Amino acid sequence: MVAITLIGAPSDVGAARLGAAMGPEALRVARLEQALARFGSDVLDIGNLAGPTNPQADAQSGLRHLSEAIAWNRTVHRAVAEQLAAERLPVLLGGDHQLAVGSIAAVAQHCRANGKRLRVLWLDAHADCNTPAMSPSGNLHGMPVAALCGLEPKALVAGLADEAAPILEAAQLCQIGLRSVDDQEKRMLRELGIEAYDMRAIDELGMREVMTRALRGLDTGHVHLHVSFDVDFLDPEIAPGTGTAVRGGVNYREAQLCMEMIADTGCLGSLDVVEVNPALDIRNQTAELVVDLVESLFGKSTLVRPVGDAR
Ligand code: B3U
Ligand code: MN
Ligand code: MN
Repeated sequence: MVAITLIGAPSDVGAARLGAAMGPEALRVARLEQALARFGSDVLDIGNLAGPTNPQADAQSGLRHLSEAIAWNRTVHRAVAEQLAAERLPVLLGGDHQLAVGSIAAVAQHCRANGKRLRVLWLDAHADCNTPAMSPSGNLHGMPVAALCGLEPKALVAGLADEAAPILEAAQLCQIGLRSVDDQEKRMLRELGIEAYDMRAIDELGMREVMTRALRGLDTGHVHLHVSFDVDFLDPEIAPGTGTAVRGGVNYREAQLCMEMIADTGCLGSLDVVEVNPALDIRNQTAELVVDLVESLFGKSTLVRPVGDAR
């Protein structure tokens, strides 16, 4: 059993709409800590980090709220690094998805220092791979993958990593659930060579095969698996509480299987839960669903199955 730390990061400075800053509270109301207590040797909620509020400014040079996002990411980076150093599994409660820059920068450093191989699963309707020059909105939650892979906005990663090398190699990243990707982003994904499974792949192959492919190679050596879970991965019919919902997403059964197959690897080392927006939700159902899925991610199963049972 691992020790788990919940870290609230109430930021919506990178999002199109206000409200994701209330995500950590919505997840607490849905009793995330209590649900995880069954799977962690101890679960500690360190409360919310402090950071700037949303100034609701216009984009400047293709970016909205860059200085606020930098401040959030530095704070998140420090908090996640501290928990990893204490051998605890950090669960970042966002907040919007640009926070994954700080979180993954800390995880990547930790892996390098400890001789672990890092693999990142990006569960999302979007590729989040825009640069400021390409972005249709200037919103930073559409750019964390670009920043992590060494592209603009480079200011977002300044001071978080060795500036000569990108935080993430494209080969370490796998995206699942895509269904809203801007034209230039499509080209960028192809250029970077990011492994990506869109909803068509899930339709055609089924979630089981997609996850089998996405999780390939995790059984060899010391792998740290980081899951960056944008709740708009899920279909808006079951998860309406998010800022950029896109129809045709992952359904309940597919989402459960995805989480269970990740749990079976035994490699989960850190997690972001981002873009829960209770202002857009109905009776906190999105946060409640996320808690249900996170339980599966940490090993809740209906039956006791033999280890290695792939069914
Ligand atoms: N690709 C669009 C929309 C978007 C990306 N991520 C989210 N929305 N959540 C953009 O604005 O970059
Ligand atoms: Mn996202
Ligand atoms: Mn998204």
